Amino acid sequence: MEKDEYLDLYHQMVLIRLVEEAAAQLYQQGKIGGFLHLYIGQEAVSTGLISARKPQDRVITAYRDHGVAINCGLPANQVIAELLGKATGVSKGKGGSMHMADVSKNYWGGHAIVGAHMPIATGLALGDQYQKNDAVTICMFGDGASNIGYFHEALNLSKVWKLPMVWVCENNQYGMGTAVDRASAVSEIRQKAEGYCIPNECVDGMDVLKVRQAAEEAIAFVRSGNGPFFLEIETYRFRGHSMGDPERYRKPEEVRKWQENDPIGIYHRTLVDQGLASEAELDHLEEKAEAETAAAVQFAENSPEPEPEALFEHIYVEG
Ligand SMILES: Cc1ncc(C[n+]2csc(CCOP(=O)(O)OP(=O)(O)O)c2C)c(N)n1
Ligand SMILES: [Mg+2]
Repeated sequence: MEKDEYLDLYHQMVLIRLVEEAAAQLYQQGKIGGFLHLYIGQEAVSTGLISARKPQDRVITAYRDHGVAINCGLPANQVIAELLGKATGVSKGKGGSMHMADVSKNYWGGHAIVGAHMPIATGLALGDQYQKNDAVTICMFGDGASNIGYFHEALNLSKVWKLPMVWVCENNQYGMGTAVDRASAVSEIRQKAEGYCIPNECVDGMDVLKVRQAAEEAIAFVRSGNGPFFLEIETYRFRGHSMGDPERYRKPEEVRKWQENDPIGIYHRTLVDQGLASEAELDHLEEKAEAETAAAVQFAENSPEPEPEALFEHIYVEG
């Protein structure tokens, strides 16, 4: 990677962290309706993963989707405006936190129903295979989703049809308040891919460079016509499942232990220790991300609400 690319990964991770912290604040001020699932702690996963894709590769995820949107190149302005339900938002203020999508950036959302986007991902990949497009579909989902029927149907068909897709399980150790071991018969989720003969790998999700490397290899493998690949990425969410989670299901010591492994801190040290960036350069990127976040909040607050007529727009595709 060129130096610029190393720095860009750092900038993206810091920007996601700050946008999420701003979102938490806006939620507490009563400016965001519905649920809000933050990506804090998991930034290295989507940043490493999506940095390895080509523009024609599709990305689809569940509802913990703000960071993924930023990695796909959606401006922070539009992400925060969507959270506030403003007309300038990614989904024109009608999707909210869980339904951000921008097909022009090959970002296919943002889906609220656990596991339900997995057959959609399979369909995207089938379409690409049928049309002989040189595109790989990257489908992200949580550990909890691997207990859902859709997961098994989608994985099975992806292997039967040798579809060009990378399945990415973000194993953040919990599905809402349920620890993996309490809900899944196997605690290594990649074993479920094994059951469908899908090649797989487990990756340290707190290290953005390890995620990137694994993603590059997985995407190249799939692009060469070998059928699907499955990545299980070990990570942790530092905040509650959504806002207002009393977190009775895990001990503060456990959270602290993972927080000592903060993916941004780890990457910061790697960049400095390996002489890839100076402290001053990283300070500058942090300041840049802070200014972008503040400007995005202001942009969103000053943006208009959707007009009532917008209720009837963008529901169906014009025939
Ligand atoms: C089909 C369905 N069942 C239940 C829910 C409620 N629900 C929302 S998030 C969630 C947990 C999912 O956990 P996981 O897939 O690990 O994702 P994470 O929240 O950890 O990112 C559940 C059960 C839902 N949205 N959809
Ligand atoms: Mg989970």
